[in-house]
Amino acid sequence: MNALPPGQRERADFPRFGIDKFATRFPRNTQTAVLQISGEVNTPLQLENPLAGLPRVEQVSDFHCVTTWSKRGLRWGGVRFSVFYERVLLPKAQPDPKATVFIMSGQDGARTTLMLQDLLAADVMLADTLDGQPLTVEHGAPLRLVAPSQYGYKSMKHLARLSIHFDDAMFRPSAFLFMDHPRARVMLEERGRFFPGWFLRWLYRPLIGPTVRKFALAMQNHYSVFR
Ligand SMILES: Nc1nc2c(c(=O)[nH]1)N[C@H]1C(S)=C(S)[C@@H](COP(=O)(O)O)O[C@H]1N2
Ligand SMILES: [Mo]
Repeated sequence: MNALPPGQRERADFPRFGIDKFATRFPRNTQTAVLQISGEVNTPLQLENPLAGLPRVEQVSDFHCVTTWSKRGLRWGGVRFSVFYERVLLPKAQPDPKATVFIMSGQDGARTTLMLQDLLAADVMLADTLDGQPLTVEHGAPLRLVAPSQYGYKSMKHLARLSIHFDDAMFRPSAFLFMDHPRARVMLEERGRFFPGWFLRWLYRPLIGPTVRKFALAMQNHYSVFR
């Protein structure tokens, strides 16, 4: 098996995870994917079932959270982002060719950015299944991005909007700006801005246990009340 990237450690399970405040925020709509495309485009779009009619693929890839846990061998199903881009986004929305910064938002209010060049990598997907089953709320229902070469925080769950811009001046990060590197390439250990990767390893690692517990408990509480 391939070695894990620098500073990462394998986990047996695949926990629901994220920045603390999103533990208690849940997607409203977990059934039908609705994706908005906005920003520097000719025609803003609101797409219901954005993957409908596009060629589907399955891909097995490892997932690397910036806090240093990794889950190997996840089998995602969906559509390659590059295919969605070529067949839907480009012809229908007609983005300005110079606008290459994509601000992504989730239904829970989470935000991050990706550069178009990273979104078009062959392993980036708009995923709606995991292990052959529709995505659960834990893992991003009804639609999420999967960008295996980036740290997990770029793999936006409950994906609701792609807003396309010339730069990241409009971007308001989910938490502190230092936590969101514009590229977040795992192999280069681009964990965040301003601080080196080795420092953020040390800062984040103690947070894994409490965060996993907080996200799991919030999930239990939410769905025992509303189900
Ligand atoms: N909408 C949304 N997307 C998100 C997050 C979040 O809290 N909300 N957390 C990010 C982080 S930090 C990680 S590691 C992964 C976790 O994915 P999982 O919950 O499916 O394990 O989702 C990322 N995408
Ligand atoms: Mo993460």
